[in-house]
Amino acid sequence: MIARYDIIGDVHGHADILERLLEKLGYEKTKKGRDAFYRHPERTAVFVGDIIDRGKENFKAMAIVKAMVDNGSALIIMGNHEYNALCYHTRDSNGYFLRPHNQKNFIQHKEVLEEIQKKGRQQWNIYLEWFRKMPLFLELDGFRVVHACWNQRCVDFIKNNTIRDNNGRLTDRFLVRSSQKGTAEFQVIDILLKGEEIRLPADHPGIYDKDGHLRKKLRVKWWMTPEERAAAQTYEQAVRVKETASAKIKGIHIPGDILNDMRSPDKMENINNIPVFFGHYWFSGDPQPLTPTAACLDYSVARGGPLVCYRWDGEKQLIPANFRGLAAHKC
Ligand SMILES: [Mn+2]
Repeated sequence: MIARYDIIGDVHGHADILERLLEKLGYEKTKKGRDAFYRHPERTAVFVGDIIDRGKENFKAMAIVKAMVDNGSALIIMGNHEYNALCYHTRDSNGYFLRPHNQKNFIQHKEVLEEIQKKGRQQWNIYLEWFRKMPLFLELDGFRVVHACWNQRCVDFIKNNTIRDNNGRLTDRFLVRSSQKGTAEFQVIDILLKGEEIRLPADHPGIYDKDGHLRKKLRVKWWMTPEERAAAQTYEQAVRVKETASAKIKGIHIPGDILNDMRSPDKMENINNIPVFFGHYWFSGDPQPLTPTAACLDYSVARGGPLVCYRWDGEKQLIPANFRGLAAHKC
């Protein structure tokens, strides 16, 4: 019998919506000793990462998900926000934080930092240790999960290198190297947790993102079929930008060197026939598969969108009717 799973998108500190979604999906709070955790009699939840930041109930969201993972009713992979938190709170051998405490990074992590003040560092340190043990991707029987982008070369790097100690924690060496631009470790984290990006042409003024930061690199729709990837000539065809920015890339051709890199064999080979689920991309509108085997589950709960889940029962081609969502403001 095929195991059945509910893959759940970025939670971003919205514990209340998460609890209501779990209840809607038929998860029940079960008491075990002093712990209470959600479980489903027939299904396992899979979280695509980004449990924290932006929302106001980060500790509650972590408590709910960690209790499920610890008790075997859920699996989780690391999102870029868990990775960033690890680096924000870890120092290198010279005493510098791996993620600088600048204004941009502070603001991105502000809600969690405020909760740490209230709830205490001891509990936070337990969560940081938990983050450090999270897998960077999952390959289960019949589907794959990654926070942002499946890239086989990056997955193979992780499989072929010792990046964890005997307790399953990411090593200091991996964390330090992954925060240094130019290392293989940096690239692996950058692609798997933050996604494939391409530069705008040198003379383009750039595009402001949802947080008001000027971006010169844009997120590639990495789930394109090999045919679509080979045929893409313009930015509109190859990247995702918010709707209000689409006029700023209209008709602009991708320079040849970037096209060549975009069509390198390791990127052309990423699409195969095994379903892949991810979060990260701030979609809006009705949840639906992006291709017959790719689905994003991040529909912007942190911006008033629904928390989205895909109920997977073993199908090889994703089914639009299997998405479930819980809108922020409905009871
Ligand atoms: Mn996210």
